[in-house]
Amino acid sequence: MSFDLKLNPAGVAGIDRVSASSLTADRFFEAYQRPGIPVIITGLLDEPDWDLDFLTDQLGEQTFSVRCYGRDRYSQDKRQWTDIGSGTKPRQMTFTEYAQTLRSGEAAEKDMYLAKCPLKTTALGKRTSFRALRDRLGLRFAATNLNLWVGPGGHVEALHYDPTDGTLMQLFGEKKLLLFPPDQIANLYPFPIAVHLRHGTKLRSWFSQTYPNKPDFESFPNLKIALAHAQEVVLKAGDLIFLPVGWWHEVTSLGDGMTCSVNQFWHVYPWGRALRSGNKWRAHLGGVLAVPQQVKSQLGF
Ligand SMILES: O=C(O)CCC(=O)C(=O)O
Repeated sequence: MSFDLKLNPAGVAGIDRVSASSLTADRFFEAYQRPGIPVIITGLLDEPDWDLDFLTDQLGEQTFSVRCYGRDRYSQDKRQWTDIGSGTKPRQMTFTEYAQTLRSGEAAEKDMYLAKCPLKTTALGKRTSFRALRDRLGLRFAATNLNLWVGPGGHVEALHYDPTDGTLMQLFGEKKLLLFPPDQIANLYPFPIAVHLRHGTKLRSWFSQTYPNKPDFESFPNLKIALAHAQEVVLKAGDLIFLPVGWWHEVTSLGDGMTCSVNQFWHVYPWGRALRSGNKWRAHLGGVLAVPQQVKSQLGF
């Protein structure tokens, strides 16, 4: 059953959309980074179209790890999942080979996603607009380098939160983000922390067991409460969204063509906000519980 999301009946204030030209680093810090409030910033990136020809030209013979989720993944009860996707056996392919699967429709058919691939070692990692962005927003404490996300329209990254702040930049096509504030954690039924003991980090306690667009209120009655706090935004090419720690997001690639984004994770600053984020510490505890299973699989058990 598909569910017609009546967004925001609780009257939660919407996500701000501000133009980069009217935003200083001080204003970004005071209004968004310090309190941990998401914001979409437009006109920050000065980039050409990152379309398939451009990407193939820049990345052609470089090899990437492509996740093959399979189309029936989202018709499964998530409680039956044994991994969240990064555990699906990835295929190593050159960008040119992957571009061919996007063009032929194979990527859409098999839900193949070039997800979270390091950009640093590619020609695109050196683009000055990413450095400019860092300076313009005053972001200082990078937790990771830049990551590339390329995929077919229709792909969905399942509802989850991250234990860091994040910036997601849209370079080509459009993505829809369904957002829930951190305090909705219990109403979104994350996988229990104990899943890490059995599955390492293949299954993650910072992912939700629910489908907001296909809710099973019998199994997850409080999802109704979370849905009253949902916010939906669309990221267009050139937009960036700041996603503070603990904010839940489900990311859908829109349209029939390919989408391309670059994200980066940031240590939560100011540190006091990091200390107060229960979602963050819950995810770190999950990471610790995953260690024995990770060691076992490294040793080949
Ligand atoms: O773009 C996507 O598909 C997912 C990105 C994401 O989850 C993030 O930036 O935290």
